[in-house]
Amino acid sequence: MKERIVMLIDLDYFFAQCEERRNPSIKNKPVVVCVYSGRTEDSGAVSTANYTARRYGVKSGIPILLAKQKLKDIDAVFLPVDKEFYREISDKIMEILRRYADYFEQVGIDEAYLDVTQRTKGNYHEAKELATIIKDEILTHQDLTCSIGVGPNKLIAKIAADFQKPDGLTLVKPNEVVSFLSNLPVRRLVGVGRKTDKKLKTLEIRTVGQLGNFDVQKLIEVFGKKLGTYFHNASLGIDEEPVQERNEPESVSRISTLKKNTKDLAIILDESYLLCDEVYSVLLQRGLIYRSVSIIIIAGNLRVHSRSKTFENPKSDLEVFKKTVKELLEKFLSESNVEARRIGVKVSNLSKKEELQKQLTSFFDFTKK
Ligand code: TTP
Ligand code: MG
Repeated sequence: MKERIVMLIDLDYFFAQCEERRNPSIKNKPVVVCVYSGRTEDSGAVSTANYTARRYGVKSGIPILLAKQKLKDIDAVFLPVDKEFYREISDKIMEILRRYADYFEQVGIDEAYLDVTQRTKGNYHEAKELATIIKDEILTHQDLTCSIGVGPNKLIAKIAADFQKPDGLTLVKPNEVVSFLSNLPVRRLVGVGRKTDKKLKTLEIRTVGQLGNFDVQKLIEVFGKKLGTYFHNASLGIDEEPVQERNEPESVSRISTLKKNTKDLAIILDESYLLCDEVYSVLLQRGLIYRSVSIIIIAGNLRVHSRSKTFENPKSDLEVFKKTVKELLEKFLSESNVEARRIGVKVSNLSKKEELQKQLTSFFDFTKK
């Protein structure tokens, strides 16, 4: 593959920054965005926090109660997540970013990869100018800051974006890759979680440089062929993953005709559950999770009725899918007098389950070629 220039743009403390934008008066205070579980007043976890709150040790994932302890006697702001609001802002920013890319790939609500090889003619000086223009445009038009990493591939761009935050811009040219990586802790590599980190420590591997110098055969013995090879290549900054638009389906659905027209919940449910199983197996195959569940009822007179439910956060299990279908059907049948002729189930608002899994799998597909 010829040399590329790839950028990763990651919006800074995204949910909390959206809240600051909505209400600038909280800007200088610690801002903590929370997912309240609703069990007791303060049960739940921190979704994210602004950098002022992070100075007190508040970060994504910790219990809200713990965050409150850390910010005891401090004038801090605790807010519930408002995903719809963040999604709206995210959509607008992604539209801006897309315009600056030869190839564009959104990877989460606040992150996107841009392949800018052609428009920068492979020149890092131009890439830096482009990154500055992008930062300015997001700030001017959407009032948000972001951090950008620029490098020869996605792996390096991602680590570079994390290197300096918030409002950072880090360029790593091809001849700087090895020295840039060498002193970083292995945790910085995508795919190295707490467990792997521990395992690597027992092998005396703490930095990416040490990982790169470690015998690849031994890595394979410990982690298996896939992961061992991936770690070895990653530690040398090798990554051939293309930046590519996600072509996830809008929705997955199945529909079937009942043996006879009926409004009997039990009969309709039996059939619906079979359809749920089929839809779910497609989701599993493609590694997708869903936020919306719908039922479709085609009446004897061929009129089409549908009902949906959308969750705030993506769901991955079959039980929730079936339970939602049941609730929707129960409600529909109790409220209407329709005899069903055909019945369908659908999931939509789909997203990828595991970013890493995909990266790893396609990486190994590539190495096999
Ligand atoms: P991140 O980009 O990981 O975090 P961030 O944008 O808050 O902070 P940073 O400046 O370090 O980029 O995640 C994007 C959003 O996703 C974040 O604003 C809130 C949400 N999120 C969670 O809800 N739970 C989590 O554990 C994480 C990591 C993020
Ligand atoms: Mg972010």
